[in-house]
Amino acid sequence: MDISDLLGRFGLQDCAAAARSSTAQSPALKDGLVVETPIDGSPIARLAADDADGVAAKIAAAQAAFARWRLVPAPRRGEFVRMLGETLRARKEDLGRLVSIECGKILSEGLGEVQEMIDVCDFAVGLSRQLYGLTMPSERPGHHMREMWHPLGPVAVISAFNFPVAVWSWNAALALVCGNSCLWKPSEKTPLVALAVQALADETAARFGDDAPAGLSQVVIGGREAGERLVDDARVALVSATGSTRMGREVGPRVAARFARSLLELGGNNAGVICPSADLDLALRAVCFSAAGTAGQRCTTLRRLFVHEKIYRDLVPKLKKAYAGLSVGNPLEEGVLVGPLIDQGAYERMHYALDRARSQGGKIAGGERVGDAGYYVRPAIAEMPAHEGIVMEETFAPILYVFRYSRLDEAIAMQNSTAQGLSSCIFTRDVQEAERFLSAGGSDCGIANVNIGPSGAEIGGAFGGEKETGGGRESGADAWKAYMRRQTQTVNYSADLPLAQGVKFDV
Ligand code: UN1
Repeated sequence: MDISDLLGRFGLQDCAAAARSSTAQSPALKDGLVVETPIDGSPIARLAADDADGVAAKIAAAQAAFARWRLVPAPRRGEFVRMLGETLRARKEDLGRLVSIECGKILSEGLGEVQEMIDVCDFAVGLSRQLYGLTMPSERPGHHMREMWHPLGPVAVISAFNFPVAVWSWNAALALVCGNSCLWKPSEKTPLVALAVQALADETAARFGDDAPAGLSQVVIGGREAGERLVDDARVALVSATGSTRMGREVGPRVAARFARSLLELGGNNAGVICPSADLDLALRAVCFSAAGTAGQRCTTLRRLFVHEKIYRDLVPKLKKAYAGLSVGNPLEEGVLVGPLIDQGAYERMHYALDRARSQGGKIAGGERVGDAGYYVRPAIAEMPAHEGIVMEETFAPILYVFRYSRLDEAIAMQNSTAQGLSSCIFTRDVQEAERFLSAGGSDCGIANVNIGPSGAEIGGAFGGEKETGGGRESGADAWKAYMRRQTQTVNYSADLPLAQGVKFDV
């Protein structure tokens, strides 16, 4: 299907027409944002960006929407999210395809991302009847105490190109049932999918009726400045930002300076340990998906692999062979497993990292560019003599650094020695090894898996990581509490006024 037809299905036909008449180069914010597909680098749309006044008007609308939405009963708010999930179910094919076209992931993963949105909507609907607070026995006669969770305020979601819609939904589905309005600033590389989702949210709001105020969910289009306006505005109660640690170092302190909340999902440098007892065939498949899948552009991508010396000579050649067989190409074509990198910058950073690995004595297989339209690469394996230098950094590309280890403690210590702490995994059939990896002295990451790779998490578990990954948790478990304010309430239903701690104050 033609991209203009696809955009037309979300009411975005004008952006596609503007791309055809535009001569501006991406990203040229002044004259509007030009969107290129990484599939072949061609421009597919041109959008107007929000200027300072535009962003301010959206924040004001979000604040007005919040004032109304917070009073709508939570289960009714859940009904809105249920309907949004229904809309997404009905439009999964179109939206998944648009995700693939705009960010370059293979169609199955584009569709998977929309499925992740649907899953979190279902999860949030259930939550809308479970925003539980505690009741506490009071030490004073004739009193009762309880804690109450109230809506927080407008929530800003700043998302990255690689999960251009799912990450918004993790935040928005929960934020909406919690009684908040949402402002979404997508990556300037993937604004179209955000506008498409916005069209679906608007359609849902129209069906839902008057209880859904205008401005409940909005998209802000722009670059860094637009993000900064959301970060610095006192009306924005929570900034949930996904991106690099460098970005988080700016967002975190700025939000903290105004005593608002931030939820940060930053860099990862995820590792896997393959033990001698592992099912090597299973491990091999898991490594290929999590290191080469999504062209290495997940925050959960497997980047460092520790292989026990007893199996190294068996496993690594097999891994190289499997890598050589991975089909790299147009992500919309069946059978293709690895799509393009997002842009030239990503390609250059990959080559910089491979050069550094080589200069550190790394032995590299793969990494070559494939074709000349778009930035397609063969996923690379770099066998490294030492765990240092470039391997300590996150490079958002399909490079897997491989190391040999002899003792599990040593592998766990190396794994934990990076600044990031998102996801980790071990492959073993030995229960002692698995449990050591999962114990307090084991992996220091937010996610630790046994016999599956570090990527591809389900929405039912809290998602996020420690250290320079930022400490935030989205979806799963009790992540909803980040989107609400907690109030302790004490009610005196007696005619006396006893004071706590036995204090006397007779007047
Ligand atoms: C991300 O790359 O920002 O666990 C999120 C995963 C996906 C989410 C990745 N469910 O790989």
